[in-house]
Amino acid sequence: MDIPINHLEQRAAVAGLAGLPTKVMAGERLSFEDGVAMYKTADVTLLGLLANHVREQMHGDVCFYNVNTHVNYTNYCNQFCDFCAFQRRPGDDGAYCMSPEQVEEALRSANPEATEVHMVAGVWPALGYDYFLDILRAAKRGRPGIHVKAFTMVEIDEIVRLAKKPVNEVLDELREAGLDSMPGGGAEIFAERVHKELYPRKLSSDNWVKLAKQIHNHGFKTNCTMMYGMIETIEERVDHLNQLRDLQDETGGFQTFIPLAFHPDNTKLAHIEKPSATERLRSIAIGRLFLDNIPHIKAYWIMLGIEVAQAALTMGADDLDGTVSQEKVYHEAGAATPQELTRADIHQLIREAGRRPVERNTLYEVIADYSDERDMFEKCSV
Ligand code: V47
Repeated sequence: MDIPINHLEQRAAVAGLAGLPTKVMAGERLSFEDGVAMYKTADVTLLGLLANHVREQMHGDVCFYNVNTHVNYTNYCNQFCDFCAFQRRPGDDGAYCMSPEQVEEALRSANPEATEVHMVAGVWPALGYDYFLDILRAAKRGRPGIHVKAFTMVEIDEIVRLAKKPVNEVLDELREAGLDSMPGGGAEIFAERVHKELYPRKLSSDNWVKLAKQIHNHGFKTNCTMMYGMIETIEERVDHLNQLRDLQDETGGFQTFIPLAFHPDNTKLAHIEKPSATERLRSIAIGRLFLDNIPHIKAYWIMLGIEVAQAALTMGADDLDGTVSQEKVYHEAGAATPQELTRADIHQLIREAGRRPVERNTLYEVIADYSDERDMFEKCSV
């Protein structure tokens, strides 16, 4: 970074972040107290500047994206989380559950260029263990060779319970049926207080961490998330990040961190205001600075909004997620973003942010580097 460190430290002192630039430039691990100070400071652009420095050291000016599609196979759910607008009981207006044949068809008719399907849904024990093996096989029949990134820890926990078999055996059977990796999600905020108040039926945080560890040790990569903007305190957010960082030190199994801004529409928490653009950018920057051992920070445009996601590419994020299509969890909760972006839309967003578009697969292997290309279908004219 060109700005002299003493200039940054002067600015940091005013912002209540004294010593932070020096630590970041030296690649030192940030403390719990640093995390709290970063959430409290008014100088979000300083956080962005520092996070951008780290991001450029790790990934240069590359911005990753992938071509993917979503299948939310059912909205039946017995967890009744207060933050969720997606859940239904059978018979409710809009309730649905896809058969394996419908999952197969969804994959068959998905974007022919998609390399990944992201499959998450509600928790409904009556579906039975075989249903989950069947929908994995159906996905691979519908699109042979596609990477199936499916089931949050909460769903895996339920699948293991239904299988009545040891976790490792179930993981082998899921892999055999077509499971390739797992998404983030389901972690929400680990704090016991928030868990009890907003999602008391959900897998406990300790068990979330324990299961993620087993899954990583079994050779699966996963992502991780933090949902913020409900009733959690700053300290509870930092504790959440700390737990993810500790687990990553042990297993190295997380590929990407995705901060998920709470979307209140159509939920029991509709009275809460959704996090502002500044708070959404702050979460990206803090994610990059605090989680020094997680390779990627994802600006999930569906939930950040396209403009904020684009700004996030210069404040710590190196990944835009994908073209996406058929996403329901956020759209039910009021996300105003489109259902899908084309490859050309994504290239334009990335280039406008001064980054180089690189298409990746789910495991961050490069599929195509579009750095030097200006494809003629793009809207931006040069
Ligand atoms: O598990 C649900 C969260 C998750 C709301 O791994 C909400 O690449 C905010 O896991 N407001 C599902 N958040 C989404 C998810 C995800 C998304 C993008 C990429 C990846 C990845 C994973 O969304 C749920 C829950 O934690 N969620 N409702 C809401 N109203």
